[in-house]
Amino acid sequence: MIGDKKVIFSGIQPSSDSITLGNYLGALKNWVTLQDEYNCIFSVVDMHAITVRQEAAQLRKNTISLLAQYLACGLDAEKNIIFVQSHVSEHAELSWILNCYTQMGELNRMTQFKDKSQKHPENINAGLFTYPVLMASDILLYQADLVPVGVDQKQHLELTRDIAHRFNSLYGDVFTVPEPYIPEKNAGAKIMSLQNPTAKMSKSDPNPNGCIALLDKPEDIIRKIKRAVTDSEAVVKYAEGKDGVNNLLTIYSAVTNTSIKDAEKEFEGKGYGDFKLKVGEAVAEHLKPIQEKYEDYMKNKDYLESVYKNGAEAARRVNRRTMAKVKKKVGFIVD
Ligand code: AQP
Repeated sequence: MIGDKKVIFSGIQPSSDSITLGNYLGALKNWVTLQDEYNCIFSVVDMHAITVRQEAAQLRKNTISLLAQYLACGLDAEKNIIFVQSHVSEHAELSWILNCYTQMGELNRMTQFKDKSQKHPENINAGLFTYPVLMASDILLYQADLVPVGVDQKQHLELTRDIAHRFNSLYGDVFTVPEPYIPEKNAGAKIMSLQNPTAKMSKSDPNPNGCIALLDKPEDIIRKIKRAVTDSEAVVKYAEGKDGVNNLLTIYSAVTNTSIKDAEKEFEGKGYGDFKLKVGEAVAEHLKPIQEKYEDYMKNKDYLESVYKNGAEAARRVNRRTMAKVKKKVGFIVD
């Protein structure tokens, strides 16, 4: 790690063959702006992904694909530590230890657990329940100062802070207590499903029309946005009760780098048909160069392998001291 730059940790699950526009606008796009100013550690968090049943061969493909998506979006493997979570076994080790410092009641309150249990009633496994402890381990293992998460992950970060405080109050200053990183302007906003704009856009949405994938073809992006649920008012403005329009305005402003106010002005007097077409085209245009770079990276599997191998080594180098300290504090014989 370089100098006294602050440390940032974040990750995305390879739970689909493409991340969504939500993952991109809420997370990845902002990470790219951080890589010069901070010591950034970005992981493809495959261990989180198996809290929901995955097909093994597909998970391997998705993991490589997500790594290529990270790079295509502009993450630089020279500037950041980029690795696959399951390659660095300390994540699982610390997670076990921190499980013993986390209360059932705390985990019971997590809304993501409630949501995902409802979505997968046939597989409410213990991993899904303790997912936030693994996330806490990911962050605390690297003494991260800041965690750039979308609004949807704030509750988990709060729990991470509580666990760190608890551990520190027992054993002294072992962990840096991380802060949420709040991006400027409306970056990091929560992107909602196009078909149900009160629910967040998710990779695992069973309705393909609700979600735009980073790797969707331009014609599919435009078609999905044309079909997005709006309202009957036919006025393009950001207002309470206009969830669908608000979502499209948020998307438009993020991909064109304009403010919501300017976007409202641009569409004054225009109908939803025109508005949606413009949003669709703007998204497709924004994603085009990313998709091209993605194809190039995917053709170079050797390079991708070198990125994740070097990344795992670098991650281990950084987490070694913390892991040894934790083991010593809890009473393990450190070899
Ligand atoms: N809709 C969203 N809007 C803004 N940010 C979002 N993020 C996810 N969805 C949105 C941000 O993406 C990062 C990584 O998410 P993840 O893949 O680790 O887990 P997730 O939040 O569970 O994402 P998905 O797409 O909903 O995945 P599935 O369907 O597999 O559960 C986080 O920083 C998150 O804030």
